[in-house]
Amino acid sequence: MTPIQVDLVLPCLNEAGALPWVLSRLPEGYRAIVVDNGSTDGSAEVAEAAGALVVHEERRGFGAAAHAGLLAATAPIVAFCDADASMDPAELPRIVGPILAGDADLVLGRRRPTTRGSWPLHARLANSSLSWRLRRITGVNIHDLGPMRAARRPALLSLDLQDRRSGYPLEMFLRAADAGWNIREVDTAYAPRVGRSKVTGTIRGTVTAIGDMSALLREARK
Ligand SMILES: Nc1nc2c(ncn2[C@@H]2O[C@H](COP(=O)(O)OP(=O)(O)O)[C@@H](O)[C@H]2O)c(=O)[nH]1
Ligand SMILES: [Mg+2]
Repeated sequence: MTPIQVDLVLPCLNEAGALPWVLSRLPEGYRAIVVDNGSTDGSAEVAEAAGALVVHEERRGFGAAAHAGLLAATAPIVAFCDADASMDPAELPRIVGPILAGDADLVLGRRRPTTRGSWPLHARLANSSLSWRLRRITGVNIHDLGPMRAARRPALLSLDLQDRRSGYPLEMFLRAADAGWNIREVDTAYAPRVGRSKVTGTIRGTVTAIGDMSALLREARK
């Protein structure tokens, strides 16, 4: 058996329809950590049946789930991905590659939509404007705050991330940039998700995400 080289954290809120495909796509040497946040659709059972390590996080929020996954991880490298089948874990070796090679400390998957329906227009526009601001603040040549990403586990832990909601991916990027990490982007395919969006596909999710991220950006500019 190949030793586990990468732990893949999959925050999960009612993704039973997507999990079987997502979990079937893990490369060899990768372990899935599904962090269930009180799903009511049997996601945890589906994940367990597919052989994933299931972690239960009581506190609601994307960041709470993502961070619980990071704390549960033991592999030298930790990757993150949505559990909604919008991104293919089979592409992870291209994200992890530059880290293994010592060419990057944090690699983000830049989402390239596979069809028109992959990415709602408002989310795409918000993301481009956010990326533009991030390039100005940090000098890092980023075009998408992509949710699929990877870094070394001890390094991620040292960032001491505090956000437990939608700002978590942004806080990770900002703290990494601040710490002088070498941050890179790699293109990844972005397909329409399976099931309903919890964040950018809903008005409430979008408003929460904008609020969480704006606070972090104000802090970063100080
Ligand atoms: N555990 C947990 N997972 C969440 C929460 N909100 C969203 N997710 C998961 O985080 C990932 C990203 O959410 P998603 O709905 O795909 O957001 P979008 O990509 O912006 O549409 C998915 O795997 C969701 O199931 C939450 O509050 N808790
Ligand atoms: Mg998604």
